[in-house]
Amino acid sequence: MEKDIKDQILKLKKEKNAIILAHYYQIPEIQDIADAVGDSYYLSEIARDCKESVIVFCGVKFMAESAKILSPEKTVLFPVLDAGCPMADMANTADLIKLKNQHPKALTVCYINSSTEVKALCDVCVTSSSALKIMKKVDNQEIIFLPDRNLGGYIAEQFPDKKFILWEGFCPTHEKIEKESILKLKNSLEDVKILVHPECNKEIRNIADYIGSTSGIIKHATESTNKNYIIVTEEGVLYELKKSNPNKNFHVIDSGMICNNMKKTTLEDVYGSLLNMQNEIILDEDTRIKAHRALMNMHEMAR
Ligand code: CIZ
Ligand code: SF4
Repeated sequence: MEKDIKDQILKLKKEKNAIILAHYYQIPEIQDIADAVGDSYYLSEIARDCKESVIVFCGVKFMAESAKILSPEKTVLFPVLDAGCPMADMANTADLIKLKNQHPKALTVCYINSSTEVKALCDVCVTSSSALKIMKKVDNQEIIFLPDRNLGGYIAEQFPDKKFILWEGFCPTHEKIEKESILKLKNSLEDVKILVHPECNKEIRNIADYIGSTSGIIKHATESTNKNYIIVTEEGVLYELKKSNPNKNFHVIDSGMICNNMKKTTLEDVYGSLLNMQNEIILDEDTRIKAHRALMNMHEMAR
């Protein structure tokens, strides 16, 4: 049955001239049928440059919207319309406008985990894999960063001479992790490294051997020689980690780290949206053009 639906999707993909993009946090079956799997920076580059006329985006809404912002001429299908990002939902345009008015000299930087409307009010967008490189090129002394106070706090620590005004958003999946459960797991293992996503809070970042994005964590684990790794990010990354490193052990804390929204997309959803060309991302053109500037600045500055 699973093979049947996979074959049907691959057939439809050819017929419709479509490309399937999937984030590392998606379920393995979705990663398996994707033409490209990666973090949101990598996927945004593919969405910008691909030749196909249809993009099926398996991830959460801000990622599919970013694809549409970058490639307005392409049809972007988003198989599960209510797969949102609770962190992105924590930022709103009315409060952002107020904050910008209070700090007129500040550069406004948004994490890609934000709505198109929020991006439209920002100067530059960053991802967890590109943030430090981009911030090195910024001259402004004052920075408004939103919505993630944890990624923002992590960046601020690397630029102590700048003043950061941080929004109070966070990722529920990364925020709830407790230091004690990581240390307990560490004590039960030998030759172990703790790899942490910057969406975790400072207490967790402080016990990390490495801090980075999903692609950074995968690269670091692949290049390291340790036997055991505690992975402190959404567990979808384990699929790629284990595939690329069959002789290493990857551990997550007992309670797990799952983003329910990232797990919503099934093969049936992808099939249905391609078959009927439904769940298309449509954006207001004025807002898209403004948001496009923030994403283009990201690509330009991350080079
Ligand atoms: O940038 C992304 O794709 C996200 C949301 C996480 C990561 O580190 O890859
Ligand atoms: Fe949003 Fe967190 Fe899920 Fe990423 S893991 S999509 S930041 S809720």
